[in-house]
This record gives sequence, C-alpha cells and structure tokens, in this order.
Amino acid sequence: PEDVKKEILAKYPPKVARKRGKQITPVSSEEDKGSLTVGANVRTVPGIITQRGCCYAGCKGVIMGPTRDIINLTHGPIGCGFYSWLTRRNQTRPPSDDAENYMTYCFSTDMQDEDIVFGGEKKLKAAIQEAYDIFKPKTISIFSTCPVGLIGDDVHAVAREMKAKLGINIFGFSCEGYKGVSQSAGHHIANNTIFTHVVGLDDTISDAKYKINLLGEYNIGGDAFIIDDLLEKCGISVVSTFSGNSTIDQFANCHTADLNAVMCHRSINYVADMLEIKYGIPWIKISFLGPKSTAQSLRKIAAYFEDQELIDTVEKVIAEEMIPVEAKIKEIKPRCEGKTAMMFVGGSRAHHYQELFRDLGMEVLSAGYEFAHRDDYEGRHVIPDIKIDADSRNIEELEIEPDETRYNPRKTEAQIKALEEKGVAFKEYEGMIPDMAKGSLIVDDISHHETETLIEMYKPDIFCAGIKEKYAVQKHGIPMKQLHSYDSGGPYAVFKGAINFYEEIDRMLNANIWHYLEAPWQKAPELSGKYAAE
Ligand code: CFM
Ligand code: HCA
Repeated sequence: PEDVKKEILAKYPPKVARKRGKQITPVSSEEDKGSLTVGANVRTVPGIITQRGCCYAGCKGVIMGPTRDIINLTHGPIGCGFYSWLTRRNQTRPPSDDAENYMTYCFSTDMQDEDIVFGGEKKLKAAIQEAYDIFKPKTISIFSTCPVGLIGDDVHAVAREMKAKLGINIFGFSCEGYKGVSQSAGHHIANNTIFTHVVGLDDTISDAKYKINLLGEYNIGGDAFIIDDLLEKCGISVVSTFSGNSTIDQFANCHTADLNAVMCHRSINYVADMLEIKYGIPWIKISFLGPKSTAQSLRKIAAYFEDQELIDTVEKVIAEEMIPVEAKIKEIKPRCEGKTAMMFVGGSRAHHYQELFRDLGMEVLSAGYEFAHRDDYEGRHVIPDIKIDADSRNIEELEIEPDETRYNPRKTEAQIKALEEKGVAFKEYEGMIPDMAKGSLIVDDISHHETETLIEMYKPDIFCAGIKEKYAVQKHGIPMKQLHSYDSGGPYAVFKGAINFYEEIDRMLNANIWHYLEAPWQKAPELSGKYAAE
C-alpha cells in the first residue's frame, strides 16, 4: 500500500501532496494499527473532485429528510430544494392514507435575484403562511442555503414570529451549504436544533418493557422497517428512530426510552451524548449490518436490560434467523471467495459494510469515508486529541446540563461498571482501523484522480461508492454498487437484508457483461485524445 500511496501523491503539487498524504494511511502491519492516524474532517483542496456534499445536504437531506410530518421548507434558490427532493431513497410508512406525509412534496421559497438584493425574509414569511394555510401542519422547519447566510436573512427571527402568529412549532436551521467542510456540519446543526426545539416536549411514558431509541438509522431501502420487525420479534420496543420512518412526535418523546442504540456514529453521536447528560440515558454502539454484528448488537441490548427472559428470546431469534443466512453463504461463497472490494462512502457504511463482504470470503483492499472524523477511523479514545480548527469552531456546541426534574440515570455507576465487566461497552466506538487487513489502504475524502489510480493499480472486482462515481467506475469494466441508495436494491440490514446483499453481490460479480465492456477509444483509436503540446 505504500507504493500505491506514492503513486497517488506523485501527480500532486508538493503542497497538495503533503496535505493529502495525511489523509492516506497504509495499513502495513497488524502490530502498528494502534498507532495509525487518518487525517479527517478538513477542507477539500480547491480544484480536487471530491465525493462530498454540503452542510445543507447533511441537515435537510440526511437528518431531517426521513421525517414525514414536518414541512421542511428550503429558503433558497430552487436547485437546492429540488436536488434534495427524495434523492436519498429513505422510505416512510404513514399509519393511514390520510395521515400527514410531506416527504413527497418539495417546499422552497424559490429565491430570485431581487430577493438576494432586497432580502428574502418577506418571501419566507409568505411561504410559511402559504404552507400553513394549505396543509395545517403541526411543525414547519426552515433550512438556510448559501445565499441566506451571505445576505443575512434571519431565519430564526422569522421562525419565532411565525410560531407566535400561527401557534405551531416552527424553527430554523443555520445550515448554509458553506458552513463546515462537508455534510457532517449539517448533521451537528440538525441534531442541536431538534434537541433544543423538540426533544422533551412529550413526557408520556409507554408501558413497554424494553424501550430503546435507534439513533443513526435512516431507512434507506427500507432498512429501518426490517430492523423494527426484528426488534419486535425479540420484544424490544423502539420509542423513536433518528430519523428513519420517523415522526416529530417520536422525537418529542424519545427521552422516555431507557437505552440509546447508535448505528451511524458519525451523524448522531451528538444526540446520544446530549440525551445521556440531560436525561440519564446510556448509549451503546450497535450495527445491524451483517449477521454477526446484528447478533452481537441484539445480545448487547438484551444484556443491558439484564432480564433472562429477554436474553433467552434474543438467543432463540438469532438461532432461527441464522439458518437461512448460513445456507445462503454456503451457496454463494464458492463463487465470490478470493475476490476483492473497495468502498468509499459517507461516514459509517465504508466500515459497516465490510463484514458482509468478508462473509463471502472477499477481501477489502481499500476503504475510506467522505466526511467522517478521526474517531470514526481511530476510535473514540482520540477525541481529546482532535484539534479544533476554525471550521469546526464555526459549528455551535450546546452546553447541556442535567434536567432539573427529568434527569434519571437508568443505571447506577456500579451497574454500568458491572455491565462493562461483562463486555457491554458504553459510549464506545472503535472505528474502522481495527477491521482493516494488513496491506490495505485507508483513504479519507478520496478524489477522482485517487479513485482512478486505485482502480488501475489494484483492479478490484467490485467498487462501492455513490452516484457521482458510478459511471466513471463502470467505464473501467468494474461492477459498481451504490452503498448510499443501494441502487434500486435493499433492504440490506439485519439477517434478512444480509441475504439480499449476498445475492446482489453474487449477481454483480458473476455477470459476464463486464468482460465485454470496451471503452470507445479501445475500439476506435482515432477517438483517443492527445495533449496539443505533444
Ligand atoms: Fe450515517 Fe447515513 Fe452514512 Fe451519513 Fe450520508 Fe446516507 Fe452515507 Mo449517503 S447518515 S454517515 S450523511 S450512514 S446519506 S444514510 S449513505 S453518505 S455512509
Ligand atoms: C448526500 C446524500 C447522499 C448522496 C449519495 C451519492 C445519499 O450526501 O447529500 O452521492 O450517491 O446517500 O443520498 O450521501
């Protein structure tokens, strides 16, 4: 992997090479893994083609996108609202046909040049009034795009004014696209705002026995649906999911759960921490991607509740669900064994999906996140060492204190310690590095040039990333699986989803079509380009 790194950096000017070098980490030996670092959450060098998105995308599309009964109003030019309109494939299941569901609508103030010049607050107020008159929603939220911050429209003042006028919950997000180095900033802003304006509004406690929140599961391709089914089968109740298939009322009530299970650490660890400090709910890291992780996560949840009946049910469910999974692996593994994969996605899947490939006997040659932070690579123990730079200081950190009346530690310190001794780790995520094999290469915020170099040097059998990379990769004659939208597939979570995923990878790897693919210039050399200088 050192040679590949050298080859990648050779094309860059020295200053860029030095910067990118910190974000490219060869895993040279098992022993050194503990000392590896991966530069992350820093600005992309201008001119480099990155996979990243913007702060608005992280706030509006990622965190708030899957919640069905809020009118999510984009204050900005129409392109921002249009591009974030259902492109993320999150699904929702309203309880009835006439229940509130605004996810199929695209709400925007459609800012024009004259609004930029004279200010857009009047138009925003009118849009809120119009949305209210037509739909009578219980909540409206306003998302700031780049020009809103540049011209200084005060979305929070407008939200306060319209909230008082209409008597419904209205709040704004200062999630201008440029705020922060990637969509990660938008996650933080969204979480802070929901925590401030929604969490804790409804104190109703259900009489379910084992109540958890599922944090960081966004119901892409229906993942959250089958996770809910599995948990229900075990007798575990989900109070709220942040934010797959969610409603605003679930967020308002989430502080009544007794445990937070964190799936995507990157996007939601903030909420887990705040719920613990304010309400006394502990959190554990789980993953429902891959059968081993799913089983381990169910066992962790059961161990937390310390109830033999739950522990027994969970074991029974795991044993039952593993039968078809094992049969499928046995059928497919011989056709996939020894093949190689690469994955460059987001802030958690480039780690979580590795297990599903290993189940098929495949090797992960290289992986990386688009916008995760160092703790998602190296583990949460590095958090105190992470340098706070000007870009991260730009994002507000909320000062949270225990709630005067509702703080209620679900476990005593002694109970937590006893559980930790039994292997239930709290507030812990070890990151991607421990799972990377010797000889592999980690690349953070991979660029287009780096992608092409990796493909040429490693010739992987399958490449996983997003829509912007898809066709460039396929033109190399390599099958490309989108791990964001799942293309048209999924769900891939828990045991049932793993079976879907194995079948998909088998189909893609063993399709003959890739061997027939020739780039146009291979067939017609006259189409190949030459630099004029040559
Ligand atoms: Fe978390 Fe996500 Fe991801 Fe993410 Fe995303 Fe996504 Fe993703 Mo696309 S919240 S970090 S900002 S798991 S939208 S559902 S697929 S990049 S790896
Ligand atoms: C986003 C959303 C995205 C984009 C996926 C892609 C998603 O970053 O704004 O580039 O294919 O999952 O839909 O990550």
